[in-house]
Amino acid sequence: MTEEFAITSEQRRAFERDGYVVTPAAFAAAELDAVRDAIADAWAVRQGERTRSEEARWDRLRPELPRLHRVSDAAATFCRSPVFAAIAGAFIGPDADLMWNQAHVKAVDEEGLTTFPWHQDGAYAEMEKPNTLSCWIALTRCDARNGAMIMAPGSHRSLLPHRWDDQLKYMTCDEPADVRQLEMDLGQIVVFGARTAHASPPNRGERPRFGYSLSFSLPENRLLPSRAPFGDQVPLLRGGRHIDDVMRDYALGIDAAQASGDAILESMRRRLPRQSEAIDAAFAAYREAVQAGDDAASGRRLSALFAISEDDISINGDLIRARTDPDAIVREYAHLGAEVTHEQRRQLLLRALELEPDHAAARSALARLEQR
Ligand SMILES: O=C(O)CCC(=O)C(=O)O
Repeated sequence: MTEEFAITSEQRRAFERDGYVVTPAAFAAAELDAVRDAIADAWAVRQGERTRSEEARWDRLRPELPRLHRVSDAAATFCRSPVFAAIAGAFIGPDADLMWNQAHVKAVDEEGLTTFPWHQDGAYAEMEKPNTLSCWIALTRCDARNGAMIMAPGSHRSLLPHRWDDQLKYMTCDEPADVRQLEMDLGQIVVFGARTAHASPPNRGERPRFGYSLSFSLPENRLLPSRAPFGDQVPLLRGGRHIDDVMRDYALGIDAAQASGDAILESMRRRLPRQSEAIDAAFAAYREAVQAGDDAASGRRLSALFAISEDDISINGDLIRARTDPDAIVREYAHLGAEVTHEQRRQLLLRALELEPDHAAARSALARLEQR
């Protein structure tokens, strides 16, 4: 791990000017191998899960594999890397959380379906506290041929209108006038803001292209307009200190970490009311490992504590909680295929109502569904 990784003032200026910056390679080969293996495993599991032809096609070609910190200690450890703490500290501030992590794999593709059309991540989810950013890490070398990211410098100053691209199954905006194709070596990171437009061409290379995207924000970030808590809210920095240090001091009963540690556990209990016992048990196991001075077990148990979350349902290849636009949910609901169960339909509408409790179309669709 590159302990000395730091953001320079020049990189900060580039980020402010262009809305993105590409860092030098930031990780040891073993870290990258471990996380790429975790993604390959998750991809294999996904391909075994869904056999319906339309979903299976996307799972094979361009799977999006979210929330890997819940299934892989290697991914969870990677998400808490000091590299991301340095990035979040420079661009967000002394307190920051991991909101979301998702692998983007592109299989070798003749048809052009592994294209990501132009979009801004902020068009999917508008946040109450706007200083969110994404770190996209190249887990294979990326260039124009195998689907490297293309960025639009300066596009981060406003949110562009988006529409649904039904062929690529993605929200998209018009291509900005000034765009730059990136070339990234293994372990380089492109750090970009929620409004920075980006895209990527299909993978015309010889082997799959692996990228891993991590989003960070201020703690307790919420969606607009509902103000529903968003994302996994895995702590990364508190008071400018890396979370592993804060939690270790908290587990050892050191006064300076008491307030931060209490607040983190309280926030988890509030957000995950059905998981209180699991949170207490996972923290007790973590404290035991810290007190025993077992660093390896402490790291794994901290990952396990922060992996606790409510279960989620996936429909049409995406988790219910990843959906953030009630109008889009209602449109999607109107076109669900026969394989989607009654309970999945109900959960989809409940998600729309969680986001916007008075959403008239979602309310009436739910009333009709419940009469069936
Ligand atoms: O992996 C890619 O090529 C695109 C990923 C992307 O659009 C994102 O991380 O927001």
